[in-house]
Amino acid sequence: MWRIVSTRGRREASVAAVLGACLALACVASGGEADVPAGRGDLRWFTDARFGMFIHWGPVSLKGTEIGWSRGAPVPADVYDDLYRRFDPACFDAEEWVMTAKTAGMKYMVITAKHHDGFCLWDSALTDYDIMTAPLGRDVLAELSSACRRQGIRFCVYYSICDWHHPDYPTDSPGGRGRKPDPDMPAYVSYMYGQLEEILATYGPVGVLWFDGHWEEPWSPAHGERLYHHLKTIQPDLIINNRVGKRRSTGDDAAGGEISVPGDFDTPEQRIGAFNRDRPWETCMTLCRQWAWKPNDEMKSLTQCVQTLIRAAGGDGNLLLNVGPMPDGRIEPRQAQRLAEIGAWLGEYGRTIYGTRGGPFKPGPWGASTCTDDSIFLFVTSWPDRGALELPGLEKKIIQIRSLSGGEVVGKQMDDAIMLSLAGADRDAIATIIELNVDGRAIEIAPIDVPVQPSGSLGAGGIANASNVFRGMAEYGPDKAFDDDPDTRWATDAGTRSAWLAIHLGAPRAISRVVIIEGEWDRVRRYQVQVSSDEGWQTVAEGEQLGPRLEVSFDSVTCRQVRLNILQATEGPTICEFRVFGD
Ligand code: FHN
Repeated sequence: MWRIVSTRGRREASVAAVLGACLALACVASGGEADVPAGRGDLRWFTDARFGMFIHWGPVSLKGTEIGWSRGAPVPADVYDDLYRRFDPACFDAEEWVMTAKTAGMKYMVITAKHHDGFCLWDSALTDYDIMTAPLGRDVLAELSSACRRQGIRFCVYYSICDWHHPDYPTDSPGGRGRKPDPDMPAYVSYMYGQLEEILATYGPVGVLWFDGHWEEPWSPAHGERLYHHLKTIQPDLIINNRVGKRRSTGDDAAGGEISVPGDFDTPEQRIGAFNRDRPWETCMTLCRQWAWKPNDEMKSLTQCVQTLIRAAGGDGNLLLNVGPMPDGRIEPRQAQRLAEIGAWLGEYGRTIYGTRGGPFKPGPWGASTCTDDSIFLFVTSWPDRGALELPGLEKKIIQIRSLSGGEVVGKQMDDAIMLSLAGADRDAIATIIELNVDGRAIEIAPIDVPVQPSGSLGAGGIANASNVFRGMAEYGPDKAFDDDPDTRWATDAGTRSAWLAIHLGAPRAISRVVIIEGEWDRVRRYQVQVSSDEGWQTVAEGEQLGPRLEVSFDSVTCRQVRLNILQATEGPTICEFRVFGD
């Protein structure tokens, strides 16, 4: 249900009249042709897909340490290099991996065919350090590419330029800090070309060639330029990321400013890329903390996963979410379950993500938005503590507003603002999705920055203090809990089990309510809200778990300082916002 009050022409549109206008418009709404830059391969399927599966796998899963990086330390290189001799993942089932990706709503899959450790997951004619000489003795790329084709998702390949195992590649483990005794870079480049050619010839067409390991000195922008154009002659619609050169994010270039071939899309890692409609980009992120399999690794919540996808799509980018399969070849059941939960969300709201463009309202603490045709989809992840959500005005008229995630939205469009209200009980914990239909193509609306809406907290901008700060980093300082931005947070060192966070209000103030936003971190197990008094700290509220957002009221008390005293936490506590309100 919905109601719209338009004061643009000082008239109130009735439901019937608006509905009639909307139906009339619907039959003429033009298709939402996402303007995809021409000449960069077939990017349309990529930008429409929005969501893919990243897989980091190899014999190192037997150790549960990080692929590539653990070779040499903590796993001795000779031990690491011998792991393949006992790599026999009896449960490996390509069809099952692909089904898991599809169930998650993922439209493409990127597998580490060769990571920095040099081990090849396909039957390479150029080396015996490959899966065919392992007890498994099956061609993983062959089985995966076939399963992808059978089940209708794009097969893509990750290939590491640096190779700490190959004798001709100059650097060695640990982490590229070693040096090979007798390297031959031209010979290694020839080896690389041969392997990439056999991958494209044997398992192609490949959707994306996802290069990595590009940062080391032996690989130059000129190498990248030549390789990019060589591969495009073999498969013209192949999409190649920016790491074929020396880039990771827009604008990165080699040290010394040598211009690097940009590739077809940018690759921000473990963070959400900036809003950018001019150049495709894809955030790659781990579902857990490690790229490769790690027993009992910390796994992201459903809310964190979906909100990351929403923020990526809202920025006009993709999300490549990574799993590290187990040594027996299975994707860990709890990870598969998380992926299925994401898929269930996409099953309900996929049309707000797939085939959309980011914006027009740019992502921010409030949430994000996507658009297609005459629809704008708002994903509200943070409502004001009081009153309506205020967004900047739109250059097009809104002809319908409705919540896709439940409840009745009350919307008010003015020339310079849109006010949206929805009862608290109807707000969705992951994201409240509101569809605005406008009188025209939404993609034509210039992107809009959404300013942080002041919460009215008496602590905003005050003098903050804390008992501990993560590695002393300002990025995680106590002030981050008082900046009205739930995307920033105060954090503490790993292993911290108790801590306090305090704000100095300046002059004595009467307070009676606090809002504590812990988001998805869920680490606090016992807390007190305390105020300063002549007798020291006085507890005005206390409890156990905070939950994502806790609002606590208490009898009005006048004080100069307020603090959150965390008595018990499962891991280093971290608080996104600690807001303090008067009567
Ligand atoms: O070193 C690799 C790392 O292991 C992982 O493969 C990520 C995925 O993008 N890329 C490199 C780190 O930037």
